[in-house]
Amino acid sequence: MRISRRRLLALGLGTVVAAREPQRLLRAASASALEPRLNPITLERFVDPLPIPLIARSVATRPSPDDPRRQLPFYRVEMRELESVVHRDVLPTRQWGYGGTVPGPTFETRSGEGLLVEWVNALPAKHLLPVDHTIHGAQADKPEVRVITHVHGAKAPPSSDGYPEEWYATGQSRTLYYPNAQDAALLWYHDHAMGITRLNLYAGLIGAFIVRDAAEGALGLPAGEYEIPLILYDRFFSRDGQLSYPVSGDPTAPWVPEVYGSTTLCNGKIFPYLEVEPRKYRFRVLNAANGRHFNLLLSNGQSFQQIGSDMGLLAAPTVLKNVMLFPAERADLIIDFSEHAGSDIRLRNLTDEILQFRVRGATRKDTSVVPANLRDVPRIVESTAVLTRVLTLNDHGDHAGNSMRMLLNDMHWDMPVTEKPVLDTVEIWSLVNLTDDAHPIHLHLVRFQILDRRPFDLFTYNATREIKYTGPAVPPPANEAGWKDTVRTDPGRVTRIIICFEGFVGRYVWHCHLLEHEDNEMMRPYEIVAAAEDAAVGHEITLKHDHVHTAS
Ligand SMILES: [Cu+2]
Repeated sequence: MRISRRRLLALGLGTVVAAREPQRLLRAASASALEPRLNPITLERFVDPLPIPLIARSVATRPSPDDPRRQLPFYRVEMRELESVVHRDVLPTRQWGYGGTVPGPTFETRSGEGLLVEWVNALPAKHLLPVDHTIHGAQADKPEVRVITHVHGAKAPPSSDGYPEEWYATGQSRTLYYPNAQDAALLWYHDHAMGITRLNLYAGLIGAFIVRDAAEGALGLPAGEYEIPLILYDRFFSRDGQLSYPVSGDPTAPWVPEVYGSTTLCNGKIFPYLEVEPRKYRFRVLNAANGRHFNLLLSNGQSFQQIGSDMGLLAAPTVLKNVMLFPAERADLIIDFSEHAGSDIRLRNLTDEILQFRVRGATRKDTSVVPANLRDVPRIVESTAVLTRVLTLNDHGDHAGNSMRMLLNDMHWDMPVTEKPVLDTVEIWSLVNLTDDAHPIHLHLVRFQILDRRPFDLFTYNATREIKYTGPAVPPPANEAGWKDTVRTDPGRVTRIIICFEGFVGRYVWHCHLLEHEDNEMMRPYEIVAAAEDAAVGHEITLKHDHVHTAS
């Protein structure tokens, strides 16, 4: 009988590593050496125009689940296999898209105007990419292709949030309800099926979801054709243009701990160009990659303004020369091309080219403005928190130091729910990163603020489980000081966030947004409860987290 990684961990690593050695070596060799891949350096740059995803159109109206006398727009979106051209000189790529494109159509809605979407699984029954059946929730007794859509950043009831275990198979659909009772922001929708989220997103199941409101509309920001979503992600391609997802070398357990593709796409194209006028533009940038973070800058060294982050506008614009986005994070950027008519400016990830702006003639006068004050972002006062939870980020490696599984608070997905905040209370979550990686941590349903990041001594922690700080707590920079739903937690640091659990009672999830981590159990349920019976409330406590690790 084959020993699964999970079992291997339970047995203790040292004893069985020798037996695994050949597989480990294979893993190190990696599939990339075996399979000829497309090298993006060979591609001619800036030959394809930047695609702008179409706006999703409702097909009917349906009664509101909250108030049957109200009619809400009803959308029907099919997930289908499709072929699309990612570059002029690359053969069409088989992908999975919402509504026939990758990225899918952009939802446009207004705060408080609810909508319903029937998400239809019209995908093939066999997965496009290698499924690892040793991963929790993706066992071989389940359909290989399973989907459940989550709108990232949405304040949705638990039954419509896309709980990972509420997946459904090919030929089925679910209608989910988004009340959109929340501030203007760039949200995004993507698949969230247990154990295969990384594969479903890599296949193409992503799209933008924009919430607008009157306050934002009154500001006079660049709009219409001057407001453009930029959805960034990276992939590997085979030489014949097909998606290539890295595998471990062990065909029975192909999961790999991280994916950094060789090729960056913007709105579904490699090295696209965008003709722009010499004026201000608003770019709604989303990192939809599985694992890569982007450090974005402009090739001419020009600075830009960041006016918003994950959950909408900042209090005030902040001027930057580069902006870092981890997976699932968003940046709302104003780039002013008015001084650059006739020039070509590239958007880069450090030195890697992503997108070329061709600054050409103006068609009309730029009347847009970027006000000095965008909105009030009142700081949540620390003393209002009823609870501080100390939650660890853990990495379990094999003998050779390869990451085999990351966990939250050293707990597996199917262990009892331990985080039960009370509705309408404020908590501080103190995220203690014991790993070598930065992890973007996302909580469903809620928005939060970053309090600070503070270095601590890992050796002391491992010996005594005491957090001994080695430096001062650093508050977030201006572009991280607004409303967030995903926070970068740096290695060897405690990252504190403050959260008001508003909206709904029920079960949600929180997880790392590196999708390979998320799928391999760096995800936990949490439950918002109506009363204080299940949660310690009214006094500040520090939860113990030195419980025994019980691998299943
Ligand atoms: Cu992670």
